[in-house]
Amino acid sequence: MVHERIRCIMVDIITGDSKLLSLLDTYLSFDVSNAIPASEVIAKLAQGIKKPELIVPVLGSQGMGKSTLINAILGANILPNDADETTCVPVEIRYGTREKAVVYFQSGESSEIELSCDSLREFVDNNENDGNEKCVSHIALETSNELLKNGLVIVDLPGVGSLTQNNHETTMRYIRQLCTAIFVIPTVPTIRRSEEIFIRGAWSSFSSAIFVQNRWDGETDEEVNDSVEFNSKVLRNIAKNAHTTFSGKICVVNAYKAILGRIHNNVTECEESNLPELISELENLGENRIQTEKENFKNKVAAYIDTAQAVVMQFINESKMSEEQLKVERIKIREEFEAATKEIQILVDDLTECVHSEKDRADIFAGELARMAAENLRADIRKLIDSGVVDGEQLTEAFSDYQEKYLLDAIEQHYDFMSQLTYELGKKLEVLSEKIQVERASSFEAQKFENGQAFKFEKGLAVGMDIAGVLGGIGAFSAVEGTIASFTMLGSLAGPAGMAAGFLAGVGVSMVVGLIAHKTKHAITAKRGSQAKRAIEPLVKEYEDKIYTTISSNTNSVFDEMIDVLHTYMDDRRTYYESVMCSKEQTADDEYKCKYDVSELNEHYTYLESKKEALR
Ligand SMILES: Nc1nc2c(ncn2[C@@H]2O[C@H](COP(=O)(O)OP(=O)(O)OP(=O)(O)O)[C@@H](O)[C@H]2O)c(=O)[nH]1
Ligand SMILES: [Mg+2]
Repeated sequence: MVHERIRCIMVDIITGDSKLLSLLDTYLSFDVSNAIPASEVIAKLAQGIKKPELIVPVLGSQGMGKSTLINAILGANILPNDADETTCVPVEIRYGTREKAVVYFQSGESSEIELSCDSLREFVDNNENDGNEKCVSHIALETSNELLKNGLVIVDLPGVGSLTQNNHETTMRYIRQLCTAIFVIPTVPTIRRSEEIFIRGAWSSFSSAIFVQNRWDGETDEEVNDSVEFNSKVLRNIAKNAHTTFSGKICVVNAYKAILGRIHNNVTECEESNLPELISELENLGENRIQTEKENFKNKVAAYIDTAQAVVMQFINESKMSEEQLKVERIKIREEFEAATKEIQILVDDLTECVHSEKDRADIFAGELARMAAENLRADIRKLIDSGVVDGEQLTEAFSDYQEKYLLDAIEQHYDFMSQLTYELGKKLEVLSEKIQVERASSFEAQKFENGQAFKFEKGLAVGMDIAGVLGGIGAFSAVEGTIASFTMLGSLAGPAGMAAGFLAGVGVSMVVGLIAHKTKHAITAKRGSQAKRAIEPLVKEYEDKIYTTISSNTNSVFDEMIDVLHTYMDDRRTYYESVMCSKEQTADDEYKCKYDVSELNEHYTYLESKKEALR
């Protein structure tokens, strides 16, 4: 492929420039106390560009036709699909020259199985692996499909809001760190309220999304057009509320027709299914990803060069000073950094306190929401009992419906609450972020520190990865924006709140189904009105408790993670100050002295500058 070759030239030039890499390693080693050599990070990034992976999960309610759609995309009947709950573990499908399927277990063990629908069924199909009782972590398939050649990994997942809580949670965990997704939405009936809430939550954690309406054979053109119109309106509305953009496009695909077309090698049937449109969207996604990775590589190398040049410049300046002047200068830098740290500490303390109090407020609000939902449920059901409905199926069904209604109300209100809170915290965060940027621009020492944070992040330190996880989506697109990671970390603190809401929306949807399933099993069988009223009390209580614990435990963990990010940042600043600026001062003195070969320093500066120019 031509563009594949072009895309590697710039990367090859950089990774093959041993002088550049050694200059970066040398100069950066003076400053970034605990980072791995720049050359190693660059090599890792280069590898990522040559073999990039873009993980695209397929999301949607249970039975929406996700597995069928993926089979159509692959042009092969590989994934088990069935009318009742089927997919119960994530199945990743990537490119490979040898067809294979490997089952990975939560224990860390793995075993290769035959790549066929029948052998996959044993682990993938909920009927044979109920609620994933076989403890599979995921399944990795490799197949030689052209579409997957540029690193696209399509993932089949259990339905959102599936009957089995465990299957639902598997999906929510899986999508936490991804940046894009395919949402499969229904034609008839159109997007339901619970789906709307899920999409609203999940969408804000993705930087892009493709919407596919799976068209069933019996559906008429008119039905399809009407539902596309309605669904688009719903999506536009969600996008507006979730502060994201909707391209306005819904891709209508008839997966069944596409599969038949592919099996029969019938081009017309294939075209009519509209599958080619979806495939071309997926190809674009892969290409965009490579472009973004390339930009990121360029930005990262440029940031390394910037820091190295700043070090060279510092040496050049220092070489012009007397030892006495040098000492004064060092003290000044130290004092500046210390003073800025104090100022930032005040902002961070304020923010931390704010997060703590919001955490308390959110907890109280969760209690109120739960109480309100329970009260409404109780009132409605009592009204029904008073009107003469006392026991049996009718009461049980109404009980389930009311539970769903008020739970969805609670989730929606919680979502709005979190959105508002995200906005307010975001404003405070901006002040902090600006302060850090101003400091970085004006102080050499601060620049070294902030870049150090970024390089540390690249190193994939546990904490860096945790933060990436917290922010959601950062794992892919946002991590490669070329911004200094510490800004990204702090600057995106707004992320977790949005994520939490999204996560909760999913949890809520599953709770609805869980509660309904549970209640259907335990029909209310009291014979008299007063008995029936008493009989529902423990159920109403359980309902209230469940809403409260789910919302508050999820929200708490998000706030705790935010606080952690802030603490880690300040801890790093202090460590930097103590270990790099104070204790290493003596050795640095000696090292600086042997670096003062001005003509060599000038030559290095010019060389670095020429490389930066070449990157543009
Ligand atoms: N008639 C018709 N049936 C379809 C179509 N797409 C899917 N189905 C059927 O719908 C049922 C559910 O499809 P799946 O692909 O298993 O749905 P899913 O979203 O993967 O379901 P889970 O894995 O349980 O969440 C299966 O019985 C499919 O055969 C279609 O385009 N037309
Ligand atoms: Mg499925």
